[in-house]
Amino acid sequence: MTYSLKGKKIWVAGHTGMVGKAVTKHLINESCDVLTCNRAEIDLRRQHEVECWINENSPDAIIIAAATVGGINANKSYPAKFLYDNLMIETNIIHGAHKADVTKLMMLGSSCIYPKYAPQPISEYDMLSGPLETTNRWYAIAKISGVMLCQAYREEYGHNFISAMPTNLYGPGDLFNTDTSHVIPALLMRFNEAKKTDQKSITVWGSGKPRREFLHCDDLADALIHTLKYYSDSEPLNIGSGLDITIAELAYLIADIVGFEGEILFDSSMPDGTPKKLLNSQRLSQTGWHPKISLRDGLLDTFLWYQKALIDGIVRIK
Ligand code: GFB
Repeated sequence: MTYSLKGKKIWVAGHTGMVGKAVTKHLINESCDVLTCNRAEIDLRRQHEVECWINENSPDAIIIAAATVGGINANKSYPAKFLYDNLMIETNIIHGAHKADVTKLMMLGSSCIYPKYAPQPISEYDMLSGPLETTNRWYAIAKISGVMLCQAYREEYGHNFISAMPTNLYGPGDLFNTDTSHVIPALLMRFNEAKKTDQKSITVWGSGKPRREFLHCDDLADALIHTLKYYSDSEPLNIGSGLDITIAELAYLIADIVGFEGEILFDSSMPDGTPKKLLNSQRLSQTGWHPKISLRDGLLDTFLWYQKALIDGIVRIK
């Protein structure tokens, strides 16, 4: 059954992050009332603050885009932060939504909830079928808990709480930091800097062999709104582009987009993480949604955004 967004109050929790920003922008076309709250207003890790905010604002539906996120190095370096923050954010919002009888809630997870050696492409039914990748198991456990919270509240109280599992994301508004961000913003920064300073070579982390599937945040936002309207099952729903490439291929593509002509080296002392992560998004495509943005177009869009953000002082080289 379709969940109509028309005239509804939709709270986008985490509207200042890359995903939340894109979802908020795409909701403009849905004749609904978008609710947001700033970090200064409430700390989503505090149950009382979250429940008071939900009571005062009475959202009909909630999209949980708020999360502590980062790339392979951030996940490895801050296990407590990734586990604690994400568990608290999800638990507080999901329990608050239950108490306030919110009519639909969508929790966003990540493809890292699936086992390190899951059969490819990875199906939703592979969750908890094998050991996790060690670099991001803290984040993965928090997100698995979020999926199960949605399932538990459905089962015990009959709530329409669902979860969506996006693949590796990128796009305008991403976190740009060479140490803690995901591979795409990290490489766009480093290749851009190498080109500007005329470096002869650049080093990419790991062997270059891992395969990753990437999805632009505008495609994701479109898919999430579609999912909120048309999906109501207890299983998580995978959201991917259907194409994966090696990190080495990604590095050469980024070099081409940025215009870096030097040598690309690989530092095998840095972790590779999961060897291959490609989602099976067949269940999503059966509902009628398909990605529109190619990786090259999406990378170019992100690079142009980054260059402007540097000029505007929104991001800094670090
Ligand atoms: O994007 P990334 O950090 O995410 O790394 P994961 C992807 C691959 O790119 C890894 C390689 O094999 C990295 O070793 N890589 C090469 C780099 N150069 C760089 C670089 O300069 N920076 C980064 N970050 N990587 C994340 C999880 O894992 O995936 C998160 O840690 C989340 O929890 C996300 O689930 C979707 O795919 O390895």
